[in-house]
Amino acid sequence: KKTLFVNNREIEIAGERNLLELIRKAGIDIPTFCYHSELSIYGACRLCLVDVKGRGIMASCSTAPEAGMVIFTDTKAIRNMRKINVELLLASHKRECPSCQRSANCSLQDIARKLGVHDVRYKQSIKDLPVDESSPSLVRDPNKCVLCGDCVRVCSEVQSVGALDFACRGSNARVVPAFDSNLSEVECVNCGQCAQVCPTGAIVAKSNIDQVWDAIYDPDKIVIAQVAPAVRVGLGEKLGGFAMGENVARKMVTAMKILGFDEVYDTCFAADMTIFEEATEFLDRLENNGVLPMFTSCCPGWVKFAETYYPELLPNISTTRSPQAIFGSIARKTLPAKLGVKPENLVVVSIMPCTAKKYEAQLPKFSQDGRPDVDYVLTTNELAQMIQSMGIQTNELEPSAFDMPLGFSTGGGVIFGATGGVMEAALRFAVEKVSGNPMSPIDFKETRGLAPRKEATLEVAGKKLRIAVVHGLANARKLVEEVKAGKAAYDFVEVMACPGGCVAGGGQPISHDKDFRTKRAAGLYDTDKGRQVQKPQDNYWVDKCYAESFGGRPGSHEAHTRLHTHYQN
Ligand code: HC1
Ligand code: SF4
Repeated sequence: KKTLFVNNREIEIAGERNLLELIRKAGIDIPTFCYHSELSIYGACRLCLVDVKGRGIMASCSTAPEAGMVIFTDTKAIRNMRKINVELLLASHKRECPSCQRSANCSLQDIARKLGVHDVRYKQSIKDLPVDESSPSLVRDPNKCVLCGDCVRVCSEVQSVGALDFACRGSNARVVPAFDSNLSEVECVNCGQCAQVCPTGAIVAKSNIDQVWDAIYDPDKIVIAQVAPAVRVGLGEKLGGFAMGENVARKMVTAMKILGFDEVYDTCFAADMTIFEEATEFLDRLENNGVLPMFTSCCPGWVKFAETYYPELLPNISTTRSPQAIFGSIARKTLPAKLGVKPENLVVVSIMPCTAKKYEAQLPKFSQDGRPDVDYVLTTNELAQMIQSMGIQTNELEPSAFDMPLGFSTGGGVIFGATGGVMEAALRFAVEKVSGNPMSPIDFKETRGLAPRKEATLEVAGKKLRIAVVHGLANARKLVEEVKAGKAAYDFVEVMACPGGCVAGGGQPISHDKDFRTKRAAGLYDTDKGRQVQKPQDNYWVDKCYAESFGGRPGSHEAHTRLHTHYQN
């Protein structure tokens, strides 16, 4: 058994890749800005310093554990260096903490407090660089950047986009979009994974809270909301008083009514409807020699990625709109009459785990006569902020149900929020349609979990269906390259831009729990199991919605006009 010593305690080495991981395992939470177990090691922030006997002071993140090492995580010299590093960062940091979106959730604030940095011995020198608000999804404030490079690495390594990079050197070093342009002018797909790893407020989701409050306080407006699947298993973490991954939907509905939303509906209803369209489209492609593989289309980060890098693939992407967009379309068409409100006074708000949904909602193709189908998109974090601003103790509220009929969904619609969920829901629909028999069991375990690529070949009515699920755009790029080179062949592929799917979207609470994706997904799969109706095709209210408003069946002319889309390069 190999061991080393941390602060005079003997600790076993059990495959840890670096001293930092091993020291954390030993119960010492060494501060760092630039270390993320899922990203490459950068070693720039110089906070994770340790003293290795006989070797001197070094960064623990970039030092491999060796048997017999004698390590001290806290000496007088290290303590001084850490403090100096943090004070230097604070001296050049735009310190508007109380009004910063990341206040109380900021690593710089946190580390300064823990180290006891009470005064900054260096002169405040802020460059006052312009704040970039060009993106519909994100706001970038370089004056709060600590140059850890986490955003640069997540964007290039996990997403294979590379929209951000370092520019200049020394005291002029900055993180910028390519050619120092604005975020909206580069390849950024709005996924918000950069905001998730940013330790400070240098990249945050763009807030639409004020517009939503204005609509709520406007007596002429009826404000309705749709809530995405993944929100219900993330929101509780931010609000407190709930277990990680707990589905808080029913208390959330009560809280949203207190906030002033007139009706609260479920995006999962539209997810069921998406399956009607998308699975029908897939079966049509399969039977009539259509373009295959077909890729899912509900993730706007992935769609923009494909439009940017693989325009030749656009015919392969399902033309079915995302559940958010389908919901917007249904809302505009059916709710004014149902709620007795003038169309112009109906305000449609989405609550999404995702920053790219803000981008999707403002695309002209999802509007009619200049009015977007979805007026405003709030992230899970923004909803939590609204709830907290009113002092609502959500965990103490009585539960209530989503409003009907757009609040009814099957388990298939709920699992959309986890990687593989869209595929599983589509298979529940398609397999039954092709085989003509009720299916059992209805779970497709092959599509679940966090493997970078999940694949399976299914035998359905003598036909072989080859399916694949990827999440994280670097994994998507790899799959697409293999398909293009003829090295992999599939009929149907699900892509979600964020690793883990929407449960880990750019608008979800930031979590430092290493299993947060699994725990949130488990909340969705448990909900699915508990539902009486699990197959999207059994959603009676969706049938009714088709009959009343969308030409009676999936794939109808009316459905094509209002529930499908087109892509551009
Ligand atoms: Fe998602 Fe979807 S699952 S894209 O992750 O298809 O955002 O939750 O709402 O639209 O339903 C996000 C989640 C969401 C859509 C659905
Ligand atoms: Fe990169 Fe996504 Fe951030 Fe855009 S939103 S800069 S694509 S990580």
